[in-house]
Amino acid sequence: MTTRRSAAHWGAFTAHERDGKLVAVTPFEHDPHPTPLNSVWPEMLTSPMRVARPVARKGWLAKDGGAARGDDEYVSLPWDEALDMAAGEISRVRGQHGNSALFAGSYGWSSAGRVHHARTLIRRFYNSIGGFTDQVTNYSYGAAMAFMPRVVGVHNAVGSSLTSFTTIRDHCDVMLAMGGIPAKNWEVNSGGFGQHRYEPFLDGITNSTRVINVSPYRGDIENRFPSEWLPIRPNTDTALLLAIMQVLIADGTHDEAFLARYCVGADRLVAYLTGASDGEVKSPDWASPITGIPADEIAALARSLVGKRVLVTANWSLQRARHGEQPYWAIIALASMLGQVGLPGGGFAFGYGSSNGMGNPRYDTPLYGLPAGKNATGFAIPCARVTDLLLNPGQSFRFDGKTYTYPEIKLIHWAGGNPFHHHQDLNRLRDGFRKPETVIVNECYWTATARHADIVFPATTALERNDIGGASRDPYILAMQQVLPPVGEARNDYDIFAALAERLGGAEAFTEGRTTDDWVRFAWDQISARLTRNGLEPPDFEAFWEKGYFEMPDPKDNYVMFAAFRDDPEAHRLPTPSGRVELYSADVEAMTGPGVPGHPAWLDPEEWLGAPRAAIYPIHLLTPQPARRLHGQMDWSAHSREGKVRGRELLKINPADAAMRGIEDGDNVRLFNDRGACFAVAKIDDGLVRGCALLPTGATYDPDGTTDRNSNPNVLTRDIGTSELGQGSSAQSCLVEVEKFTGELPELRVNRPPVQHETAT
Ligand SMILES: Nc1nc2c(c(=O)[nH]1)N[C@H]1C(S)=C(S)[C@@H](COP(=O)(O)OP(=O)(O)OC[C@H]3O[C@@H](n4cnc5c(=O)[nH]c(N)nc54)[C@H](O)[C@@H]3O)O[C@H]1N2
Ligand SMILES: Nc1nc2c(c(=O)[nH]1)N[C@H]1C(S)=C(S)[C@@H](COP(=O)(O)OP(=O)(O)OC[C@H]3O[C@@H](n4cnc5c(=O)[nH]c(N)nc54)[C@H](O)[C@@H]3O)O[C@H]1N2
Ligand SMILES: [Mo]
Repeated sequence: MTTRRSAAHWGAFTAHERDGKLVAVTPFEHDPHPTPLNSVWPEMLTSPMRVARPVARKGWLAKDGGAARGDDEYVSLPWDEALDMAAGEISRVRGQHGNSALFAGSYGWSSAGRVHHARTLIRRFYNSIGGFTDQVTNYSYGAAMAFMPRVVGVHNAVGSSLTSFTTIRDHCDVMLAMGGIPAKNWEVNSGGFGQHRYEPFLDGITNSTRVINVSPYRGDIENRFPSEWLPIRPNTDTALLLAIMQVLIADGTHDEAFLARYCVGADRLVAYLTGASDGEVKSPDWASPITGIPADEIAALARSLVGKRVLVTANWSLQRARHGEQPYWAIIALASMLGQVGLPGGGFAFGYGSSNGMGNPRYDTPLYGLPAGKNATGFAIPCARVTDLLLNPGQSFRFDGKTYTYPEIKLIHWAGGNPFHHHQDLNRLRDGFRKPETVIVNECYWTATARHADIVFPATTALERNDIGGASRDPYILAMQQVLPPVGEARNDYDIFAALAERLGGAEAFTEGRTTDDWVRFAWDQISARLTRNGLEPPDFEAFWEKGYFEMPDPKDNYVMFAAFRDDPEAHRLPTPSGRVELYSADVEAMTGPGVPGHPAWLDPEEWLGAPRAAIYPIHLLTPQPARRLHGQMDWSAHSREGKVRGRELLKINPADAAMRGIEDGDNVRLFNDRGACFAVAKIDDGLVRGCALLPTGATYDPDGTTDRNSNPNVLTRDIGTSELGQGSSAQSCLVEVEKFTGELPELRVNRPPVQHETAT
């Protein structure tokens, strides 16, 4: 038995190999709470769902114009022929239509390990041959990325450096957690990491702090941790927060001195809260029918915050909704009205519920990935506007205060992402994917995206190559040691792109003369230099590789966001136009879209329980992250399948909503709206608010017309930007109807690879 160390986005592990087979995976010895997600590897490394060889789509070889994409058979090709074909297409499109007709933003999580990060490598490759149409921002918090810098000057208040756990434990009286702090999301962190820290985080906080889970779903904080549940209708948090502020203003218990010294625009917000600006008082009576929370509970909650150390938080899903900026802005405003910003364990923060390590001390663990290089086209779309780009060439769109025009895309190339997992309104995306002349995908598995490609290159997984993994909020830099030779004919993305670059004149720029193992050593040199600059004594590469990890010293920090600003707002002005927290922002007013005011406001989320559309589609469907996998990855594994019934995901639904529809626990159900339909199995759960149901993402899209034979909620979600400012994903604004399904569930086709022929004839 030989052991090697490796890591996934869900944690580090040791792989045990015998006679060329991966026989077991055991957790990293320093992980206090390892995840069962790593159990997938022995099964999935050599699964029949791996893409084994380079292939081309039959219809594409016969020049069908793309109509059968997603519904076709494949022909195996020798590597050189497949590379020649792909390079030929890239070269032809580049020559005929220019580099911006090449779309290769390739949004997606790829694998852990920074040297072989597929999404970086594909962008580096296209930059080496003259550029391409790229994607910017992310699906996780796209609305916040554009919006936070305008009102608090930085966007890392949503991603990286949050007020540390220790200061919450030691100082916070009340944590108002919008969307809770779900345990499942702490299973993962991009890049790989050594320690799952959910247990100590919640244990520590809930023992000393009143934690309120404000959410449509009670399970957003597990009931083994003492907390209160305040059920709320989805997408209505802004109304609740406004009403809390209105009570503070009416009672005169808001912190006027804080607002005057640290904020601008409080007067405009106050005029809105009191109704002076629009004739409507944002009182608890006003918010109650919107949120579904009794008015006296809202008033009591507001009064219970006064004089306390309060931390108002939200997870990322709140802003993945139409007008997703508003709940975040309202949280910033409430924390300011309570005078809490910059105090230990107080203020606001976003993302404690959203991935592992949030609230950890600031390790600032150095990592190194290859530079992506510079894009000569200079053009990128906000990532969630992908279908608009494909369907609407020549159309203009607004983003982050500017106007742009979509180019016409002739070739798509994806590596390390799964748009047929991640995008909203998949049937519309399918129309978009059928337009270009050629679609190329590098994949390890036969995902729905690979099945929509004309050329598929089989890519190695992290276990088939050497790499270095880690995450800045985790103390471990991880050696990722190749466990097995590449499975089938798989090649590293790096080698695929190097071969394409060779054919297209970008080889030198892409490789800089290095092999992947040269890059791994180079990466360690860069990491090691940074460690040395920080006063540490890193081992040489051999010693690091032999030991398998480097552990950062504990910084013992008690980081508090905006503490320096609170200390001295003149010396530490925020990088906003006013230098302060903007409760009114002329930029946001001008950039968000027509009719949107420049302060936090209740804006109709369009698809929610108070919408006219709810008369036809009365269930608000939430589509959170799945507990038993990362997104669509490893959906075929036993661990993922064990969470399903009859091969379908569970739809959590409130008992009254189920009873009205004659649905019993364990029944097959069909979810539908005017965009599509899919299947699930009902799981009756009294921890959901009335009118709200929950279906996790990640089941592999298996289209039959606009119906998904499987349980992918993205056939139902709406494909519209959060607003013109951030153009993020608004997946959480979605209305559906649910019915008991008495017919026979359709057979799933995506659980076996597509038909592959040896030759085209
Ligand atoms: N309805 C709804 N939709 C959502 C969300 C939601 O809340 N609701 N959340 C959104 C969010 S926040 C996100 S981040 C996205 C996630 O969307 P994605 O990041 O696109 O999802 P993944 O399934 O992680 O896709 C990564 C793909 O890369 C492949 N891969 C892994 N390693 C390699 C490699 O080394 N080389 C190559 N070539 N391929 C590799 C994997 O097999 C997998 O298919 O989903 C979004 N979609
Ligand atoms: N196991 C696992 N963990 C993951 C991932 C995964 O795929 N699997 N994906 C990772 C990624 S890429 C990301 S971006 C993060 C995402 O992290 P988040 O965005 O924080 O997580 P979600 O699971 O989408 O949503 C969490 C909860 O928010 C609640 N919620 C939804 N809408 C509303 C609302 O309008 N108001 C309120 N108050 N609550 C609401 C829902 O009840 C839901 O259960 O998770 C990461 N963690
Ligand atoms: Mo995400």
